[in-house]
Amino acid sequence: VSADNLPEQVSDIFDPTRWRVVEGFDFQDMTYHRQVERDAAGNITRDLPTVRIAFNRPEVRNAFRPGTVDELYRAMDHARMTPDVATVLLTGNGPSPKDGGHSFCSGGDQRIRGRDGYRYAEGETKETIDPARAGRLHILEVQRLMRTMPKVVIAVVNGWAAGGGHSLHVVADLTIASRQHGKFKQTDATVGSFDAGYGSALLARQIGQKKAREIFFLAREYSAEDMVAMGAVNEAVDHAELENTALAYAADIARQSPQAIRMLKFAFNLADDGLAGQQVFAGEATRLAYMTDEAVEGKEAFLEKRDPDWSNFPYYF
Ligand code: S0N
Repeated sequence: VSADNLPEQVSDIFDPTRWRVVEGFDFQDMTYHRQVERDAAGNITRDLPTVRIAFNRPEVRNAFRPGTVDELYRAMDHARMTPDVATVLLTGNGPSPKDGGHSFCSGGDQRIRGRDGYRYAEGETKETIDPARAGRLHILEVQRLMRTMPKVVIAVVNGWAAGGGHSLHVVADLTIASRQHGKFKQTDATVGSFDAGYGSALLARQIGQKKAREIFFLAREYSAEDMVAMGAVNEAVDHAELENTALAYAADIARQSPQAIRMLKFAFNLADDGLAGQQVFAGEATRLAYMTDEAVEGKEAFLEKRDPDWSNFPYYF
């Protein structure tokens, strides 16, 4: 395979022969790749149904600043709207060129957090900052998108999952972690920047109240295997096997009915997400109802300015 045809190597476990860069994005802090099949010469023969979205700030343990979150949202939303994508792998690039440290994501970039609640980009001041954008904790919008998108999101934890990075793994549908480098630590309370939404409450639903409170209140470090034992991680695998395992999960998902996967995802979320969860599930039910003769009769009767005729549609099956 010619190196000319391949994307840049972005991580120690990234196999460039399996991916292409998704065109149309000029990202600084994220990378976005689509899984592909190639011939022996390295030419792409077809797209496969998985995308890889990765934090690309390994020198700060893949912490996110506002621009990172904007890019993450755009990539995630693009994946949501791409009809032949079944699975999103969310991961971190690296290791760090500075010290070789591995990271999935270490949450909000603490260097740019202002006391006024704004997040300052380099060189920005209170006078120049756009208050409409700077004060938003818009990582929460990413969490909601991951939660409500009709695709499976897999957190591929290749290193530190800390703070808001830990919360992203909690919100993901599945988590696979590196046995050697996957490390989990909920530092929110340590730095006074806490996720009192999904990051904590959903974790408690997943592993129970006592363990979730321990993780947040004590801010201790846990291994991938500790997390598997608690039920917060699906599988711990050898670091070198992490991408292979994630793609094997994605291949299994792609063998299932897309309709069934999205209805199941929305059903799993429904009770915990309250009326918002019901709305997402119900939207899909309404879309399915549109495909029935009964719904078509209602619409056609309106357009033909007559009463609908429900006589062919029973009240009881
Ligand atoms: C991840 C940890 C445990 C790794 O420890 P390790 O391996 O000893 O590495 P370090 O030497 O600590 O780090 C290497 C370099 O990376 C920098 N760095 C690491 N994490 C961050 C970070 N989050 N922000 C900025 N820089 C970071 C280090 O400073 C070091 O740099 P150098 O080499 O120059 O010294 C450990 O690093 C750790 O505990 N990190 C902090 C984790 C943390 O507390 N995160 C924030 C927690 N809260 C949230 O994420 C909530 C959401 C949030 O904050 C937010 C959301 C949206 C928008 C903004 C915000 C916001 O409030 O900012």
